[in-house]
Amino acid sequence: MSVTALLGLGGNIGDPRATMAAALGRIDARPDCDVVAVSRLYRTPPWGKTDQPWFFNACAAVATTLPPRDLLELCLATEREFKRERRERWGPRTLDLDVLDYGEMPYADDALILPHPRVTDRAFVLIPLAEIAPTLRIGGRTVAEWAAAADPEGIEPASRDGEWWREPGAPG
Ligand code: PH2
Ligand code: MG
Ligand code: MG
Repeated sequence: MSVTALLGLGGNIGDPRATMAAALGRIDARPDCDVVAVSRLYRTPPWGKTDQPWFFNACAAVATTLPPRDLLELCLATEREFKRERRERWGPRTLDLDVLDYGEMPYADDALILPHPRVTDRAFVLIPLAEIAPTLRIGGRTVAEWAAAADPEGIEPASRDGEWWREPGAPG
C-alpha cells in the first residue's frame, strides 16, 4: 500500500537547482518511492534569518510504501549525501528536505509532526505546495487558501513547469 507524502525542498549554497534535482532523482530511483508531482522551482528571499543568500524552493509529491519515520530518515540521509552540515538554525544550507505531510494522516513522534506545523506561515512552502496539493487541509484551511493569504513578496518562479528536476543542468 502506498501513501502520497509531500516534501519541501530548499537550498541556498552551491547549485541548489542541481542539488534538488539530483535529490529527487535519487528518491525516485528507489523501489519504495515514486516522485509523482513536482512544483515549479522558485527563487525566494531568506526567511527567519535574512542576512544570507536567497533560496531556491520547491515541493514534491512522493508515492511511498515507507512509514513516516523512515521517510524522514531518508530525507535526512539524502541531506547528508549532498553535504548538508547542520550549523545554525535557519542558516544557509546546500539541501533542506522536509516531510510536510503524509497522506493527510496526522502523525507525531519525538522527531516528526505531520502535517508540518510551520507550513502555514511560510509563503516559500505554501506557494509551491499549492501547485501540487491545493486541496490538502491544514489547520482548518486548504493549502490554496493559505497560499492566497500568504505574502508573496519577492517569491518568483524560476522554471517553466515541474519538469525542471528531470534534466539536471538544463535551463528553466
Ligand atoms: N529555510 C529555512 C530558513 N529560511 N528561507 C527561504 N526562503 N527558504 C527556505 O527554505 C528557508 C528559509 C530553514 O529551513
Ligand atoms: Mg526547512
Ligand atoms: Mg529541514
